[in-house]
Amino acid sequence: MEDQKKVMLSGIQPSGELTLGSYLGAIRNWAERADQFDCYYFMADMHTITVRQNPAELRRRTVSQLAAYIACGLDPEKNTLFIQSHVPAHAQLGWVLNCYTMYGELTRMTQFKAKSAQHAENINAGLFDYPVLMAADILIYQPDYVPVGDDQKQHVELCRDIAERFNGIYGPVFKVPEPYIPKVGARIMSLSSPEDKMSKSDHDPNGCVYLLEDPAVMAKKFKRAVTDSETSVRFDPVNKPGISNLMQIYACATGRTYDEIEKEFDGMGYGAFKTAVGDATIEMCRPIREETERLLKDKAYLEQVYTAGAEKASYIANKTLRKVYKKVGFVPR
Ligand code: ATP
Ligand code: LTN
Repeated sequence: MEDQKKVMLSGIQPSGELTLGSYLGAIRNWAERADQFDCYYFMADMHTITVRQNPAELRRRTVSQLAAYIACGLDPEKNTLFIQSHVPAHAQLGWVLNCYTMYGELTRMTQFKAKSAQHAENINAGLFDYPVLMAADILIYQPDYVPVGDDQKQHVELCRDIAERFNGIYGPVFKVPEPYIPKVGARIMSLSSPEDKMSKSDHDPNGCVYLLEDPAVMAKKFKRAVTDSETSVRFDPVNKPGISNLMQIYACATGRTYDEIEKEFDGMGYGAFKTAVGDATIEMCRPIREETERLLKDKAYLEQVYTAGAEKASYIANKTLRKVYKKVGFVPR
């Protein structure tokens, strides 16, 4: 029965084009689990303004991200797909949770440290407070699981701490969710500097593969991928980060194990391996790109999806918000 299904929730900031990392670390996992769970996926537009955005671009990317979600296999009939800023309860709960989150906890967040170094001229309060809004995004839907890549684990753990602290004072208001991190694909590294995570805000365009990118450009990036001075295709992330990263991508794209991949490319050079990884990735992304392009031609449909999504999400979110307001002592309206 619908009511007994476990709940899954996640979001991605439309702060740039979706990357192969966000697909393999997060979205693919969402789509694979869509039938087993009651799912909520959103475009985290409110999070993106912690860094300066071009408003027209942000609007375009938010809708394009929705089209990509659907193209990746998230059926809007089975999943609640919405835009974060359309559900004001996230920000409302965020304020309350601010008062149950410690300054010291937020200073320990590695993403805050990295982003404040990256944007030294604009270390705004929102950037610092980002994980609290993320905790509100999550807790307001009472999910069991939050499917994210490895880099977001610390934020989900903070969210659990905030939920436990709140529950400790007021009784069991929030479900305490688990991060849901894939075994392979949780941390895709940059193709040009394989010791760094592949990221859409990477300054080196060759390091990051975009999900909807032109296949010729994608192929070129894989051909240029940084490897090492050996010749054997072998999984060893410490000594061979570039090759191990390519193996991870190939494993995700083909479903093969590392052992199988080592055997397949035994005695062949890196050139053939890089081409094979590029080809497999291009084939994995092709249907997603084509479907996204098709969906983007139907703006009315996309608008209908995000409107219905916001309505359903608001209903659930407001229920939790009312409970929280009551617990902390606000007078009901
Ligand atoms: P930014 O560069 O703006 O920080 P990003 O490229 O790191 O963005 P996000 O939008 O922060 O990507 O991430 C979206 C989702 O994809 C999150 O769940 C995140 O954990 C996951 N993810 C992002 N990059 C990777 C990666 N390289 N490998 C695996 N998962 C990733
Ligand atoms: N912080 C995440 C995006 C995000 C999110 C969330 C993920 C915002 N709210 C709630 C899971 C659940 C990121 O940068 N990838």
